[in-house]
Amino acid sequence: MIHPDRIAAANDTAEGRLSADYEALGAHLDRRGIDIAAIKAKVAGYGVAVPSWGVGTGGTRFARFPGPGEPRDIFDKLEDCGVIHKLTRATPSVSLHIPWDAQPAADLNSKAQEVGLTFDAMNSNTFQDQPDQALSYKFGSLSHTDAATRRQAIDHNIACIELGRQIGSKALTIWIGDGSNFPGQTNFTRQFERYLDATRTVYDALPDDWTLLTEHKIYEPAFYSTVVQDWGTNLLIAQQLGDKAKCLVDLGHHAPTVNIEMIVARLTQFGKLGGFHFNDSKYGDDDLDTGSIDPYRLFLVFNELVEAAHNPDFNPMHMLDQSHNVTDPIESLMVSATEVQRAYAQALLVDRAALAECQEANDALMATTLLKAGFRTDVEPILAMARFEAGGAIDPVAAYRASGYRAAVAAERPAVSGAGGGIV
Ligand SMILES: [Mn+2]
Repeated sequence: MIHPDRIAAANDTAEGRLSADYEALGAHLDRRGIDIAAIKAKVAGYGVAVPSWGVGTGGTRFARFPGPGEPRDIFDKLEDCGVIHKLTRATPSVSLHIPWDAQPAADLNSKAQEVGLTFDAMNSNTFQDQPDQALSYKFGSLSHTDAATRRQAIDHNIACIELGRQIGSKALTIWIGDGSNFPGQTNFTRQFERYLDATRTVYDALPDDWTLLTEHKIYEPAFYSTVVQDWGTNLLIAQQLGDKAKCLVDLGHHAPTVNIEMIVARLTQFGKLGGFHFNDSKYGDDDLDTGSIDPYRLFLVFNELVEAAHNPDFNPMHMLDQSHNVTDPIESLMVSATEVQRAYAQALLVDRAALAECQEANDALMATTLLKAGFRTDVEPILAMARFEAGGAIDPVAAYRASGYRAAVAAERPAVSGAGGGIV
């Protein structure tokens, strides 16, 4: 792990500049009637979960190019996640993927405590076959035509809940690869009925204070039809199952031109927005770093979240879900966590009373200008000051590179091929 002295040393050189920038931004925001300290407090209280599978190098259908010092197991992954949180102070929890991360609860809890993390939503995996598995998911899992295969997928999800209970998780996320590759291969209605029936059995096993998050995705690995392909189907599932069932929105799981922020607003309006998988995309489910392609879209999503924040029952879960093929995953996840915080801070700057007035008066130009005023503001001094005051690094990537962490773990961790880097 990275010693606090190293972070302090890295901060020493940047502290003077940060203070000056923060003061200047504070004066600027004050003229706009915004209290910078209040924004900073909200940013400091914000956290996004890191996916355990994100700290291994990802890959494509064509190849995977492993990096040095890749985590060998969940304990190495938690170590890396601990570094991300230590430097950014923005990622207090980790989302596990089962069975990739399946280990005794006591061991998971003690490692998490050691590195200063908690556990976020559990993710079940019925989109690939495991070595010890009796029945194959080649033709589906929760929607499979064979009842015994469906039951196997149900039992796996219930086992995820059971492990999650023991490590303090409060949610199960289900994403399935079920679908079809050819027109006529499946009956859409019967397949969805089987899915609903199986998922209801999982729902019934959920503790009262848990949330079942179902994640839609337009295509892949099934290329003709996918059972849970869009937010409409996802909403139907959440409505059919009950109050504990909500929809998870993965930003990369939509067609390129879809208005995701409006989906967020719709699901919010009807109490069915359960959480996010943040990432970015150019063409499909590219799993690129959050905010790297379209930061304005990320901002517009957060604009809807800030708009809804007055409701005390509104508390969607926030997770990153991306694949790092050409970067050091720790660096990408640190930058992405701060990009999520940035969008949040920018959305907090929007003058909502003035925006509502413009909307009522049909002043389209001024309404969109008010939004842009939030997006255009460089809030980096707020993010950096929040990190600095919480013991994190003013510049997380610079501090990480100076620490030599990657080289140190590369010496301890021999190269492995299948580290469980995934795309879901
Ligand atoms: Mn996802």
